[in-house]
Amino acid sequence: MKHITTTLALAISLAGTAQVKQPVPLKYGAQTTGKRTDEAMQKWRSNRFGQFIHWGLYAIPGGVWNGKTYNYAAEFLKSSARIPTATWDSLMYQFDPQQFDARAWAKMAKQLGAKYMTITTKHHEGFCLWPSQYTDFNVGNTPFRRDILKELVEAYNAEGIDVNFYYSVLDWHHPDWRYDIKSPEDSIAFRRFLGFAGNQLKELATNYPTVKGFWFDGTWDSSIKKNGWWTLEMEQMLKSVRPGVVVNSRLRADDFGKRHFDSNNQLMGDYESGYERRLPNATKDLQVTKWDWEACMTVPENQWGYHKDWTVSHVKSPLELLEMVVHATSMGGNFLLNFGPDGNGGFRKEERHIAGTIGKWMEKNGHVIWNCGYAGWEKQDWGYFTRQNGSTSVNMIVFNRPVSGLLKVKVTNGVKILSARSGNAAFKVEEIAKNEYLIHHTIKKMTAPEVIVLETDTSAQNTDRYQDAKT
Ligand code: FHN
Repeated sequence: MKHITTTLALAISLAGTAQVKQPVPLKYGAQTTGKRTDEAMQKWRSNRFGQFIHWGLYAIPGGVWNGKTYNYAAEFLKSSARIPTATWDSLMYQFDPQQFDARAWAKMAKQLGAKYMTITTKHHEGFCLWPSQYTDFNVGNTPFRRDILKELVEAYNAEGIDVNFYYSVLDWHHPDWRYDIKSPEDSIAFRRFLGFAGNQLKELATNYPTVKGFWFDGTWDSSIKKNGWWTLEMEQMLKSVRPGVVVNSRLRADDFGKRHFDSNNQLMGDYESGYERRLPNATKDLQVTKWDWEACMTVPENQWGYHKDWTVSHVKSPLELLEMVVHATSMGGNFLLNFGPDGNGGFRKEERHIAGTIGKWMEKNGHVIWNCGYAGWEKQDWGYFTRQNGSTSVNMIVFNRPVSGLLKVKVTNGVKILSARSGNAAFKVEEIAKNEYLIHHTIKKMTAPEVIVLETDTSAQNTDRYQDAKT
């Protein structure tokens, strides 16, 4: 990671000689370039697979209001059913999730193979899962009273799982929230709002000292884009209260309201978090592995919070989701899979099934996900490559076995494949062209994605055995 001033100085010194685009001077843009290399960031990166949890008052109606089902995302019910704020807010007096058991949630996450969990401390509705001293609209004033955040942090940490805090800046409850700043009054109110949000963020960072990251959302409105200074100030404040903490790109806006990437196209925050309900395109979006990133994913098409009716859209199967976990790792990114507990604190059967099925595979094969990333080899149609940090062996994760059973592998110059194994089974490795091999996959039937580990020699000399085509 370099300080941005070095890059600016270099660009300025080159500006006279070549057609180098002059960087735009920015006060609130990216503060550094390149990936963070410190221990906390390496841990964040090595976690690879996380559990996202959306939980708030919206879990009580679960997408249904006055007998009518609203198919739009359940956490948006207040807006899709046009429910007045006072009516919505009174849901807090029904918030009493007797089935909530933080230790059971943490055990399920552990079973899933998640190494981190990101919880909605406050979603757009403004309700806080911790007893914040800056608003009464919090769990402490519900019949339940307990500090949900504290219980979750303790339980997940006890299972060895890192906890990150999702925080929506957009707040439908707070009277000073503004979508845009159109008058001096808006400006004054919004300043008060930013003070409130800043206080809450400091409260979270201070009161829950093991928090590993802050995951911002609800930052796309003009009001925030016009206050890029605040986004930088928050990033700096969190990092000074809690050194090492990892902050997503969604928080940030620069001097010109540019988000995620600043006006000089530099990533703001520690990792790009714009990949929502999709994986990035390896070449177009990522320029392979230039920056850290995370994709977040729903199980149905677009439900984050608990919705009673999942029949209206495709519900992804454990295998589809597992393929995304592997694909994300193969492109050097993290994958955050969402769960939406119900109003009583329980998980629906589909989510439990996903945790069990993916977890079973992860128990055996998690070593090709955790602490792994982009292997540097060209992707093939049968599946994905991953490589453990610093290792000379490469993992093949086979999802689509060709009818021939022959799996093509193209290596980079100077690399030779020595062996291919899956557990105790060894497969024939056939060199077929310059930097090209076939792995003879002889297992007749595949019932789950299969892992084949390739041992390589990275100091191999190229021979002149193969001739390039002259065309
Ligand atoms: O509107 C939210 C949505 O409810 C959910 O929290 C997702 C998670 O990435 N973020 C927002 C949309 O970008």
